[in-house]
Amino acid sequence: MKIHEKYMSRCIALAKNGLGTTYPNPMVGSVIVYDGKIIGEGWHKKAGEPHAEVNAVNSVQDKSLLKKATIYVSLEPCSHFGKTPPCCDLIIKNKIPNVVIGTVDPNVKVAGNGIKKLIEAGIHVTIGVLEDECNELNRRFFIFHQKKRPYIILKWAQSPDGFIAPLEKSEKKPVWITNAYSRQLVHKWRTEEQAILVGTQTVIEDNPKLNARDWHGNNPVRLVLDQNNRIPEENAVFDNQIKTIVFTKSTNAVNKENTIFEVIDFKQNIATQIAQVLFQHQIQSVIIEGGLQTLQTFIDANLWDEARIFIGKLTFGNGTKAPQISKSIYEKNAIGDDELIIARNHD
Ligand code: AOF
Ligand code: ZN
Repeated sequence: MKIHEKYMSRCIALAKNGLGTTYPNPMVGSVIVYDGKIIGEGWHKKAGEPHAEVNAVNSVQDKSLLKKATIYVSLEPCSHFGKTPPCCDLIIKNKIPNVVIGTVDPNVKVAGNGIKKLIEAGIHVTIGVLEDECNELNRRFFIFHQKKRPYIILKWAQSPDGFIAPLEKSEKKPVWITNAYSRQLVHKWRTEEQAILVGTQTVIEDNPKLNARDWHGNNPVRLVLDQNNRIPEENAVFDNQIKTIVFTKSTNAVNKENTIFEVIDFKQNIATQIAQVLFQHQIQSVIIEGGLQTLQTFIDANLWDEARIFIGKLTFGNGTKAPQISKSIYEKNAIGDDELIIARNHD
């Protein structure tokens, strides 16, 4: 492996420590190398806290070596005053002569200005090392800034014969298609995304908590559709434990703590409207866990980036048909005796 790639892959590995905790900021990792050795490392942990480069510089014991070192960063160092000061200024102040960057920051506040500032200061800048991997790392952040909408993940479970529910539900209880490993994996996924969305029917019938109780990490913001304010007040989504955003036709008179009502026009394309509202709320990613109608709405609007489909063991013979997508398979995996298929919707 080439030298630059070796250190950049370390940056990516460090960055991944921030998965689920950096929103609305990207995951960024940085290493500082002198004389063929890593002398400092850092990653961005949380919005408002120091950026990766700051943590990397702070971790270097002998700061005099910085003048002869190379700093690797998975994302272009920032040039703006946000919640923290510009990383470019830190690099310039410490006279680090070489900067190696994975990919350019799509945030309009930076977008090449960081690179420009470094070059103008006489620093040798290398751009695009493991660029694809760095873009993949922050695919949510890139979609958010480039398309002005969150990264959208569809998730459902289906029977091997293609149904998401049997014809008759017994005692109105949800029928579990997947095994315990898959269910835990779903909770892990919930900690990785900023929001989780389900439709009215799912909320009323299943009364789901929509939290990540089977994994450690942050709970996503709960998003529910409730056109006619039919969700009862005692429903779990109104337990005040986690922020909930309700998409409705008209604002509910009842004021609920930790709940925001967003009025949308249900006669228009609701997927587009939800995506717009979520952009305004700075929500960078959403996992849509059903039901069928909600998933179908986003599929019909071609407003999705990833579909994660579990195929369980139980055949139903008849029932509610699972959604159909015509995209190529990105990944196939076995989760215990369940099958997991991941498709990507690149256009
Ligand atoms: C970097 N290194 O580790 C990160 C960067 O509000 P602030 O100050 O935290 O700035 C957030 C923006 O800075 C974010 O939108 C992105 O453009 C960039 N993130 N930049 O040099 C980092 N996390
Ligand atoms: Zn920065």
